[in-house]
Amino acid sequence: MTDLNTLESDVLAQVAGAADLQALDAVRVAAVGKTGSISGLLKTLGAMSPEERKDRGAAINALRDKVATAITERKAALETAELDARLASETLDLSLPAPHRRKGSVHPTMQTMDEVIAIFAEMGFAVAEGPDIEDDFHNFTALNFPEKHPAREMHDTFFFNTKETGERMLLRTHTSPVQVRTMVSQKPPIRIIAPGRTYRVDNDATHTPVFHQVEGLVIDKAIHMGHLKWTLETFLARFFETDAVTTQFRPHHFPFTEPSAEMDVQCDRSGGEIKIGQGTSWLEILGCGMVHPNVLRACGIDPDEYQGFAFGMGVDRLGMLKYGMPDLRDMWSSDVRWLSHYGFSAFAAPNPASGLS
Ligand code: 2NM
Repeated sequence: MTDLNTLESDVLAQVAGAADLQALDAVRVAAVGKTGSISGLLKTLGAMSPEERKDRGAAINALRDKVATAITERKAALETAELDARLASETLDLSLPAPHRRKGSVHPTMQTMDEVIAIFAEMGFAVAEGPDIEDDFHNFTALNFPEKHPAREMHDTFFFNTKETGERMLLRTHTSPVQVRTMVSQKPPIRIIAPGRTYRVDNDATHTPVFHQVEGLVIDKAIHMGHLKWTLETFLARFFETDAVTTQFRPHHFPFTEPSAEMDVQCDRSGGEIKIGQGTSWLEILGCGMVHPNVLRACGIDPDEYQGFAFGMGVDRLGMLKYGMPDLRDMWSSDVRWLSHYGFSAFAAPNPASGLS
């Protein structure tokens, strides 16, 4: 009768000694394959008496399980080692010129972002940044969103799994948490813009789940709607590169501003494409308002001493309007023909002196 202990130590030694996946598979076939040594033992059970089979069978099955586990573990270790070796040997030199010498270009959204930043930088705004992964306080509570506000619900916000502490992080649905962080950490006067990626559960011809915003915030003593109006009209005239920008405020609601408004620019839609600075139509371009006293208070600013205005705009949408792109989804298609048609030179960073685009 085969000594199970000897067989076990033999097979386990072979498993441990298998230098690669091929060798390990040979060990597997020799032990637990159809005609393997352990499989052979299992076949002898039929000829045994019931008592003998009980003990011997349990021992052989235990041996088979032990060997199977050892093989699985060794396989995982060999696969990891193989992958590590591949990663170490297969390197790619990213500094080599691309095949066919196709030139890269700046994506229209990033070009638009750079233009917006250049205009506000010239007007004395600093650029502020914050994390894409936010908490409930900075994205909602500090911004005066009521506890049951619909935008808090699942269909608008990408939430992460709840942590052990009960806290639930989220992908920021706007860049306003950056303004909150700025107000909490800096004393007024404040004059910032917050450009960046934002995320909402939304996907159709005019919405993508990832989009880009530039929001702005000014906090000082005696700030009023007149400052807001001048700032945004000046911005729009420079962005659309025309002096003839006519705007209108439409009353609106945001939880974080009071009063709130949407700003429209006059445009002409008669010729198929949208022309700014002429015509009889209005185009919704951004949201804005005076920062709500509750928001100032939540950020440690006394609303009786300081006031402020804020605004927010969608960069992807602004780029579509300025550069005549009909479908937002093309922005993500990675189609090199589209990119070379709409793309911008990486060496022509927008600045107000030499022209924006
Ligand atoms: C908008 C429209 C109106 C806004 C408000 C604030 C803050 F933090 F000061 F309260 N940040 N951004 C704001 C106001 C954003 O986007 C359409």
